[in-house]
Amino acid sequence: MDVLDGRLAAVCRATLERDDRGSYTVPAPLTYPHQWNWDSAFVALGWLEISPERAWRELESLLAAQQPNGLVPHLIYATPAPIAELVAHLHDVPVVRRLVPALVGRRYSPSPAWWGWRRGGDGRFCSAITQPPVAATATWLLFEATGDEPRARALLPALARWHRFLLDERDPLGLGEPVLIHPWESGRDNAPEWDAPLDRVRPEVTVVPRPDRDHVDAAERPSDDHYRRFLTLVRRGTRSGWRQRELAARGPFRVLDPGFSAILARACADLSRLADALGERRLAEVEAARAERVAAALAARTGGDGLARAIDLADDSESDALSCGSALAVVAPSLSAASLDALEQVVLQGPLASPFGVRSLDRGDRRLRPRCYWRGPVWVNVGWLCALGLATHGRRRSSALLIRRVVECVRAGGVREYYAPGSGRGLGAHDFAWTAALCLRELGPRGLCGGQLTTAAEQEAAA
Ligand code: 2M8
Repeated sequence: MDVLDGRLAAVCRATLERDDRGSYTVPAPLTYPHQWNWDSAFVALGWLEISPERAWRELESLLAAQQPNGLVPHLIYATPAPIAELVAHLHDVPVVRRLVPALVGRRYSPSPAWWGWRRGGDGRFCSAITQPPVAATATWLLFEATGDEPRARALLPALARWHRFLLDERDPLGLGEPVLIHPWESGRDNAPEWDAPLDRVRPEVTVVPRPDRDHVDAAERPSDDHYRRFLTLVRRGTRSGWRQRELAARGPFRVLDPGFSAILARACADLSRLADALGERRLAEVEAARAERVAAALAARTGGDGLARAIDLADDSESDALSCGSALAVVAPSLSAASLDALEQVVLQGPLASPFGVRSLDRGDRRLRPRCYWRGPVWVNVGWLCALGLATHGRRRSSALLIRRVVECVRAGGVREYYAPGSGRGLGAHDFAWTAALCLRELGPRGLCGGQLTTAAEQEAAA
C-alpha cells in the first residue's frame, strides 16, 4: 500500500470507529442514527480488517433482531432493549405518545411508532420489512478469514430461517423469487423501477417529516411524493398487522427485483458452503437447492439481451429501466455465458459504466438524475458486489478494473454515501460506514485485487 492509500485506509478506519455503537455501526451518524440490515453485512467486512471479534458482533446484533417468522428487519432502532420495553408498555399514555416517537426516532423518520412499536427478537424496536440478505455472504467471508467455527455455527439457524421466510412467506405464488412489499426492501429506495408500482399507491400520508434533508441537500434525496407513498405503505402495513404472505400475494406494492433475488441466490450458496464446512450436511443441501431455485427463476426471465429487469406483479409488467438492480444479477452463483458477457459489458463499458464504478441508472435514461440517490449516482456497495460477482465467475481482470474504479471514487470524493458518476464528487451523507468498510477491505490483502490497486502502467505514469 502506498502512502496515499495508507492515509485513505486510516480515514476509513476512523470513520468506522466514529460510527461504531458497540455492537452495531450506524450508516452515518447524522442521517441514519440506527442499525440497518445490509449495511451491517458490508460493515462487518470492514471490521474484519480491524477486529474480527467486532466483525462477528455486527452480524450477531443484526440477526438477534430476527422476528419469529424469520424476517430480519431492514431497520433496528438505537433505543436499548430495556428502554424499548418500557416505552412499549407506556406508548398509549398521552404524554409518552406525544414525546417519545421523536426521542426514540432520534431525528430519523419514520419513528418506531409507524411500525406499531414492533420489537425484534432482542427487544429493540424494529421495522416490519427486510432488506437484501447479504448477511450469509458476509458470514461466509468472516468464517473463511477467521475459521471461527463456534461463532459461524451459532449464526446458521437464523440465516437459514431468514432464507426460508423469503422463499416461503414471500413467495406465495411459487415464482422462485421473493416478492418485495416496499421499495425500502430493495435497498434502492427511489429507483425508477418502483415509480409505476408506487403510482398505484394512493397517498394517505400528507405531511411528511423530512429530517433526512437537515444534513443532505434536498436534490440528493427522494422527493416528498416518494416519501408520502413510502410512509403510506408503512401505515397500511401496520394497520393490517403486517401479514407477510398476504402482503406478498395481494398487497398494495409487490415487485420482483433482480438485484435482491441474485443476492439471495448467492447468500443461499454461501450458506450452503458454510454449512458444508461445518459438517451440517442437511442444511448444506437445503441451501444449495434454494440457491439453484432462485438462480433458475432469475435465469428463466432473463431477456434476449442477457439482462433481467424488475417486475411489477400488479400487472406482471417488466420495467423498461436498466438500473444497477439488473447489474447485481452478476452476484448470482450461476449465470449463462451470454448473461455473464452482457453484465460484464454493461458495467464496464456500457450504459452503467462510470470511471467511478457502476451507475445506479442507465446514462441514457430519461429519468436520470446524476445527483439524486438511486436514480443516477454510483454506490460503493453495488460496485463491490458486481466486482465480487465478476471474480466469482472467473472474470478477474474485469473485477480488478471495477474495484479500482470503486476505490477511485472514495479517493476523489471522500467517505460519502454516493458519488456523481461523471466527476466522482461525493454526495449524500458524510462518514458513510459501508463506503469506509468496503474501501478498507479492498485496500488490504483480502481485497479482490489483493490490495494491488495501482496497475503497473499507472505506477509508471506516476513515476
Ligand atoms: C437508505 O434507505 C433508508 C430507508 O431504509 C433511508 O433512506 O432512510 C438506502 O440507501 C438503503 O439501501 C440503506 O440501507 C439505508 C441506510 O444506509 O439508507
